[in-house]
Amino acid sequence: MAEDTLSATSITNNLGTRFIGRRVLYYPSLTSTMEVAKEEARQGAVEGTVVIADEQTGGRGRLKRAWLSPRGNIALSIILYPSLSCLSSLIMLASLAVVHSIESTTGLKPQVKWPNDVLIKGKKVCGVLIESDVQRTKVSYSIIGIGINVNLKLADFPEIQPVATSLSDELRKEVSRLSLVRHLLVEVERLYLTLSAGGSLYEEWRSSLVTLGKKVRVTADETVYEGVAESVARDGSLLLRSLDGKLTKIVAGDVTLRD
Ligand code: BT5
Repeated sequence: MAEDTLSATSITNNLGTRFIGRRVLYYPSLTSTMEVAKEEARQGAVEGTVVIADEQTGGRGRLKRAWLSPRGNIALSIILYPSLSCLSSLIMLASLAVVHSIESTTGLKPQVKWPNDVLIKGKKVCGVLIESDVQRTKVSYSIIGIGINVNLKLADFPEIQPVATSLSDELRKEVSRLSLVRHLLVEVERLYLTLSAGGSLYEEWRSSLVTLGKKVRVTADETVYEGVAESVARDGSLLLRSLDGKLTKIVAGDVTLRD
């Protein structure tokens, strides 16, 4: 796909945003966009700076897990300086921006699995990683890392094939990464402006969650909880109803859906 070549100018050209993606640092290959973004943020990079790579050789997920991001995928990090009150909503913002941009670019209907996965037909198409530096009550920076399986043949990656999918595998044709990235950045800005103006993403995020009402097993800090995912709190925590009726609030963890 000729138009699918990523570059800083092809991404920023006529993007129409005020600050997200006005500055783009593009790399053919990087260890992880999170590392470069973090260094940039520490040096005071302008808000909305995007670090994007065609390929990551050491992409990572939460808890130092590996994130596969070969060529054909989208791997990017966005630098933000949010207020403390917006911090817990960034995961909602990132997941919704991915859902909206995949919908508008491909017509597919993704769902969100608490806390940070975007799924298509139950399989993971995107992972979100948010890393923030908070000093006392001030956020020094937040970095939103987004990895989307775009043009990836899952048959070539048996280690994740049972749990993952890609847009090209779903559609049986390649998808323009450039178009998807541009939609994504516009959407990130729109939702970030909503949050910064005191708006909430909670209702829409909650209704996009595939997790709610399901029997789940949640692993959090080496503790395993079982029960029904009853709801999510406004700060994004999961509210789990155990068999004994107890309601537990879980801030972060891994969910397995049980039929
Ligand atoms: C995540 O972690 O899902 C967050 C992934 C964030 C990746 C982006 S890419 C840009 C930026 N730069 C980085 O280095 N990272 C961010 P977690 O919930 O911990 O899920 C990790 C698990 O997902 C792994 O243990 C695998 O089981 C699975 N996995 C790995 N690569 C995958 C892929 N490409 N597609 C679907 N699942 C994958």
